[in-house]
Amino acid sequence: MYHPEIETASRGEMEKIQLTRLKETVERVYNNTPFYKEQFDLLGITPADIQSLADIKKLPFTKKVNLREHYPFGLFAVPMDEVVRIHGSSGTSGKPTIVGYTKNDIEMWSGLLARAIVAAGGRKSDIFHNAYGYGLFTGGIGLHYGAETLGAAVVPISGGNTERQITLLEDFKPRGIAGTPSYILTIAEKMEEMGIDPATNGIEYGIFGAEPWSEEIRHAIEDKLKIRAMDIYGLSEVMGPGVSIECYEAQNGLHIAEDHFFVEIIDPETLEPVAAGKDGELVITSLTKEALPIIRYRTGDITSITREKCKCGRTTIRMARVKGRTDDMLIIRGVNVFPSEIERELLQVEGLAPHYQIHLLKKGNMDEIELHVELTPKLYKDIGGNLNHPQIQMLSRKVKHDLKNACLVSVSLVIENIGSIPRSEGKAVRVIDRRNERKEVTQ
Ligand code: DLL
Repeated sequence: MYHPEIETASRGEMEKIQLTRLKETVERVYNNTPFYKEQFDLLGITPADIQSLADIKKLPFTKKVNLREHYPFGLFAVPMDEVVRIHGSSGTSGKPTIVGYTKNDIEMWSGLLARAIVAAGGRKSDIFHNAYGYGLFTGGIGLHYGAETLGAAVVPISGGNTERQITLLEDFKPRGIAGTPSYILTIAEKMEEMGIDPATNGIEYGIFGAEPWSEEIRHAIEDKLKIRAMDIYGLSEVMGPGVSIECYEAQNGLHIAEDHFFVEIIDPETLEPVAAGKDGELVITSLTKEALPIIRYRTGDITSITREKCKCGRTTIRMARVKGRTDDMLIIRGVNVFPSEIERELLQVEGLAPHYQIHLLKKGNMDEIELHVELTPKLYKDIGGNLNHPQIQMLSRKVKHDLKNACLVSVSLVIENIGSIPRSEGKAVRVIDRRNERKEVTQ
């Protein structure tokens, strides 16, 4: 472990650290961020009202829209003189959400990512291939600083230029790799196309996140590359990658860096806490950040937490793999379904490649799902390229049946030519909303 005294602290020790830091954070925002001072005044509270961790419930929530309304720097709690880095997240529409870091913030974040890389199986002596995008996005530079702080030799390749990535993987033989799960699959597929078996690359562990991914994608990556794949979670508003990570030993839930983040799980409708083990929206309060401390940030991410002990010996609470975002949930004819649930079913069907897109269409007044999938090259060869082959009819029936059974949705299936579903170089685009497309009028 990188910070063993923290990672194995008793509950009492951890809560003591959290309370001290929570009080400091509340003081900091009250005195330095006019937005929070206003919010506290509206609720009739002052920092003196926070005397226990349970008192966090008295504090206001923060949402993405608050960052947007104060674009770009309005929620910063320090003068620009103390800010040494700016990042942002692109979001789906409008201007990016901007976040800032002081020198101490960068040190804290880098230390946390060094901790995360070690938890995922990394060592100081590693060569670390970093295929997260470098830029405003927190993935590339975040992991870079973490690996460097650990003392590993980072290859700052960023996302894209897949053939060059493969040359470097072959020549440098890194022990660790990081990137979005969808991009790692793109690399593996390209290797296969080039006649290279991805399993011969010698990589031992991978750190994948920044987008929802299912156990089935994990299996696909682990099978193809013969590595162990760990899930890493984070978001720029709160820091970036490293809020939580799975350990190499158990790969079962992501250990939260509780000494820097206090987490709650709430019901997104009632805003009341939900019990351990139950799904709800993750809410995070930063405990140590200086430039952009954030109070009860509603992440929109759906997960659950467990306090059960992990076999790796860490005592920090763990969160389940993120199921999706509240705003990504599809409502099809009254049925709620997350794209990740569709993915889970799809990828269990033998003969389908781990590349898919969910198209949302409107037929009359009704929403419909059209699933665009690709066959594995093996199945394509077996059926001699004949998409009317009985095996394809069976596969199609199976997909429809499994999705109806597991997710209660009816879908139609479009089998695309191999390679025609766009391959991701960063975060994959899984859902294409075509419901507002204008119908072509044929005369
Ligand atoms: O994606 C930070 C990051 C970089 C995390 C590299 C992990 C690795 P944003 O661009 O601000 O930051 O996007 C944050 O991505 O609220 C989740 O919805 C989603 N997300 C991040 N990690 C995971 C994950 C980075 N492991 C948003 N599983 C978050 C599912 C994830 N979703």
